[in-house]
Amino acid sequence: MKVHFITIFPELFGGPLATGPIRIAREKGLLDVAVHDLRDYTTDKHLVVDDVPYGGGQGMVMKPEPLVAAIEHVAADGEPRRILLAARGTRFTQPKASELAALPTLLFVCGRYEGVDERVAPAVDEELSIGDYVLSGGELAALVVLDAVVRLLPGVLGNAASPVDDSFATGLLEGPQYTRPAEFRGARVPDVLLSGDHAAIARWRREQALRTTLARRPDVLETAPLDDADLAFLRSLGWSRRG
Ligand code: JDQ
Repeated sequence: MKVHFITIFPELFGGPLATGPIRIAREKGLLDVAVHDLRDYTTDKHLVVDDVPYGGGQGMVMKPEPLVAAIEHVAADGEPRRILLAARGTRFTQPKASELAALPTLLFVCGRYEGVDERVAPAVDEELSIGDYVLSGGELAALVVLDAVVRLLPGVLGNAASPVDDSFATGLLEGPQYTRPAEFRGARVPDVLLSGDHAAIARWRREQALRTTLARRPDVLETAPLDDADLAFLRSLGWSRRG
């Protein structure tokens, strides 16, 4: 997969792109990234990328000419899915991560200031938001999206850490996890995890995931794939669908 970023802060990408699974994916040749400095696409002496908003108001708006020039230049390489990060965008979710992970080329357009001129919108395919809070720009949101996508690329994670068991990939929140020691400040690891009974461990983990999801995100249970044993367990906790 080839991933492009357009930004006025290329230096912000150094650490995240050189760390963890993103770094591993790059080293394995599964991911190629290119960070493009928006100022390279300005044509004036002072490399101006922003201007005052028409109609007045506080702050600055990103000018359309450098952004659209950069998008058109980068899009000549591999017809990327062109994604503008925006607080008003559609919510980025795990199914969207799967959709993007299947594409050969992505382009993340990262705005700053109070956002981008509306005439940039026709030059992108979609606008994505990573959540209902206001960031200072699109860069961190784009890196969040890339992080979620790279985990899904075949060969990036070890086979033992298959993304199939991740929270949301199962449709449920994750239950509790434990490592050594078996007792920490008086809190014991549940006996079932030390039992060696793999069927009992799998069932216990599933029930803990159901319990956590019911307590924290009951809305998620309405659409999660649930079998008869799941439904019986949830009913024993007082849950019923659409209740
Ligand atoms: C930009 C800003 C005030 C925008 C400029 C570009 N999920 C999510 N939250 N915030 C963003 C995405 C986001 C994305 C791109 C951005 C915020 N800003 C700052 C400030 C109004 C609108």
